[in-house]
Amino acid sequence: MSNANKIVIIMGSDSDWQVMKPIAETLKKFDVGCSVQVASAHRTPERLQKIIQQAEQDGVKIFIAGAGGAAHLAGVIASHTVLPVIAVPVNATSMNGLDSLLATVQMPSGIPVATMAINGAKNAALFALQILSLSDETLAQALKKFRQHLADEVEEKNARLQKLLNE
Ligand code: RP5
Repeated sequence: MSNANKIVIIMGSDSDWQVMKPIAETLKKFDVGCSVQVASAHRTPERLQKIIQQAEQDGVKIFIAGAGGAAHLAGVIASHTVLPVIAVPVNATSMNGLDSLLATVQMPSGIPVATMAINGAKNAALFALQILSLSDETLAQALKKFRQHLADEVEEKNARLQKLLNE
């Protein structure tokens, strides 16, 4: 199976897409595809279960879930599968994402969800790539190159600052 279909992004609503879009963009930079679905843990529980079952049959390796408010989406996905579930708590209400963060991160013992920061979509993608890289050396090398790029950026920022301070 190619990397094309190993990740499924599930969002509670299409209104989560603006926050979740960087996941698809980041995966694309590493030549990893994904499918994206809207399904709600509360409003469409049967549809959610069907998506999970189908994904497992299709050989998907990782779920990434994003939802706001009483965000039980990632936890419910995790209750239906032993595949890794990565969660992005979405800032969607007057509680600025704290509601979704707590609803997502406070999973009961035995059913883990890897919870990212509020709106932390890019890290969700990178963490998924790190999981896939366990069995993909090319991907592992690409991630190392990306880390080097981050380090280079910090060096450049520091060099710019030093130059400014010495002017
Ligand atoms: C959550 O409620 C969704 O994940 C979204 O973050 C929020 C608002 O949903 P809509 O009212 O825009 O469908 O379930």
